[in-house]
Amino acid sequence: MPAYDVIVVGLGGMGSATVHQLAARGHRVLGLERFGPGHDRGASHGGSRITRQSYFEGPEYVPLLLRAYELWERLAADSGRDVITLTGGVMVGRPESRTVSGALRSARQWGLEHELLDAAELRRRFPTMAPAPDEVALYEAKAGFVRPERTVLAQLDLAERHGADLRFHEPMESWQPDTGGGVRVRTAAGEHTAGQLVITPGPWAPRLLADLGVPVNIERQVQHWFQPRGGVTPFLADRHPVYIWEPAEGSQMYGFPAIDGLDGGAKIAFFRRGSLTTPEDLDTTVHPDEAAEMARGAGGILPDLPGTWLRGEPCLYSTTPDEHFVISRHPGHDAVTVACGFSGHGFKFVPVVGEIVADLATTGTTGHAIGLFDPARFGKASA
Ligand code: PYC
Repeated sequence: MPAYDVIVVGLGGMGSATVHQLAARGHRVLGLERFGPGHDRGASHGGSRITRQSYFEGPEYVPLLLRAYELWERLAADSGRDVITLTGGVMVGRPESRTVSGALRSARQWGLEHELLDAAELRRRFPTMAPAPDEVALYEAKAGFVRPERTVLAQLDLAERHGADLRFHEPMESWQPDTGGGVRVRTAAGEHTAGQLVITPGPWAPRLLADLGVPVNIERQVQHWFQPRGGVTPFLADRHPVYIWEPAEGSQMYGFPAIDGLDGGAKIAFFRRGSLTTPEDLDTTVHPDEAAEMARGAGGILPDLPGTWLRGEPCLYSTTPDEHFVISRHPGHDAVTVACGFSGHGFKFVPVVGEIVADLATTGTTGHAIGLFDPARFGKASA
C-alpha cells in the first residue's frame, strides 16, 4: 500500500489550497515545496490580489467565484486570519472596452449587483480618479482584495492541523507511475509513494508538465508601490476601491487602496506587460525605467498616485495562449491531476481550485463546471 493517498507538488496558492482540502477530507497527504512556506518566487506574494465577481474574462468563471467567496469566508473563520477585504471595485474604460463590456456581460448574465457610473459620477465617488470624459465604470460592491501570503500560510496551517505531512525545501526531481497504479515521486530526500499525484507547479509548469502539451509562457510582471502626492489619506481602504483600468491606448492597469498603513503606499501594476523569463533566470531587480513607465501609466487615471516610488516586486505569471486556466486529470496519466496556467488572474479562485483539484484527485471528477480549463483545447498531450 502506498504511504500516502495523495502527494501534492508545489505549495503556493493552489497547492496549499489542495493540501488543505484533501487533509480536511481525511486523506493521507504529503505536500512538497521547493522553497519555504509563503515564498516570493511564484505568483502568491505581494500583499494583495484583486477579487471580483463581474468577470470580464468570461461569464463561465462566475459560478466558481461565487463558490470561492463562500470558501474565502470559511477560510477566514477557520484560520482566524484576515484573508479577504471587500472595498468595492471599479472596472474602468470606454463602454466597448473588454474590461467594461465583459464585466457587464457577466454581471447581467448572473444577476450580480453592480452599478454603471459615467465619468463624472466615478470622479464624484472616488475623487482620486480622473477618467476621460468618454470613460465609464462598472462598480461592484463585492469586489476587494485577498492577501496571498496570509492565505498560503492559513491553508498550510489548516492542512497540518488536519494531519498533512508538509515538507519544504524538498523539490520533486522526477515521478513515475507505480506498478499496480499510483505513483513514485523522487526527491533529494528519497522516494515517496502515493495513490495519486497532484502537480500545482506555478512557473515550473513548462519543466514539470512538458508532456501535457500546454504552451505556458512564464512572464515577469512587476508590482509597484507609490506614496501618493499629497498623502495617502484619500487612498485608504475605507474610501478607495480596487480598480482595473483599460486606457483607450496602452496596457490595462490594476491597483489597490493603501492597505499597509500611512507609510506603505498604494500598489499598482500593469496587468499584462511582462517579459518572458524562467523561474531560474528571474531578474529580481526593479529598474528605474520600469518605475518611470509605471508612474506615467498610473498618472493617466490617478494623477496623485505617482508621488514617490517606494518599491517594486516582480512576480511570475504562467500564461496560456487564451489566458484561461488548465485544471484536469492528466490526459495521459490516470493517477495525476494538474492545475496550472492561471495567467495572472487566478489567485481569487484559490480556495475553489483547491476544492476542484481535491475532487479530481480523489474521484476523477468534480461537480464544478471546468470544461473551459481542459488542456485538450491545445491539442493532444503525450502519455
Ligand atoms: O485578477 O483582478 C485580477 C488581476 C488584476 C491583475 C492581475 N490579476
